[in-house]
Amino acid sequence: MLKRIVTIQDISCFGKCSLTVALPILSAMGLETAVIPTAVLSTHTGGFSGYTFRDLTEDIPEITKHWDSLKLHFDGIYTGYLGSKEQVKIVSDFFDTFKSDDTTIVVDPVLGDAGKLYAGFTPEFAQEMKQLCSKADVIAPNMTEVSYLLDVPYTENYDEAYIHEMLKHLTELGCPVAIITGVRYGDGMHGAVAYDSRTGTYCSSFKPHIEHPMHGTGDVFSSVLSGAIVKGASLQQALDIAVSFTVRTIEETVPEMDAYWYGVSFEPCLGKLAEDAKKF
Ligand code: PXL
Repeated sequence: MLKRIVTIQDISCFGKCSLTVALPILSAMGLETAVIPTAVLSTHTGGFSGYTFRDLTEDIPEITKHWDSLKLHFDGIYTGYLGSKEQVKIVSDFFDTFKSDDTTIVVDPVLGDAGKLYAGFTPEFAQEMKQLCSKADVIAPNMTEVSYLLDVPYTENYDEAYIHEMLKHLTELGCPVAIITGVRYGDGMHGAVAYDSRTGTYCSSFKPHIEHPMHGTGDVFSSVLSGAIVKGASLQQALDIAVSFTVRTIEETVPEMDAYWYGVSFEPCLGKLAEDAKKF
């Protein structure tokens, strides 16, 4: 039986992020992937102007009701970019309906990057996201999101002890496992660090830093991470495959950066991902 995951996030019709990244990645990894689009945007909000935004919040309870009547079961639920406080609450209700003993919930609390909230997000929205994190099994914020989730100042100067402390505080929000993405200790490496509060253990995965910021890499990372965890990978294996795939997509994009400023060329890397994911 294929594992079944549902991913809940927007569709940015052009720009390669959220659902247009999550769906192909999760399918390539061999998961049956259902989607709930939370909004339809003509493009993502990072670098484009004049984009359209159609909010689909009121469809979500209807979809939930229908799926509940079908008695659908999900091995995984993975949420990304959500468009409003109300939507976060509705997604939280979705968790209550579909979480069973063997369902793993991964929340990527998408709020911002490089110390700033994404366009349209407010600190109050970030507060609501805390509630959603409390219901997750795994959360995967970047350092900007850590600062909003924990009400600490954003910093790019930190050491391992600081990251470990933040990870502990993140699990105190109520989720057993926390992962911080985009971690750089100033040694030329870039990666992710995880803490499992049930065992009190940390693990991490790092690769040499590539000096080109690219849009959508967080969604690429979280999609692979979610797929691996739901397929039964250990936390270390999930970090390793998510970090190496993300780096591969960045390497693939670097030679054509000017053309692909809006999102990474993950497509040529899907074949190897499909092979690698077979081991879980
Ligand atoms: O990659 C996160 C993301 C998802 N969805 C939309 C976005 C962004 C980041 O900018 O704008 C619509």
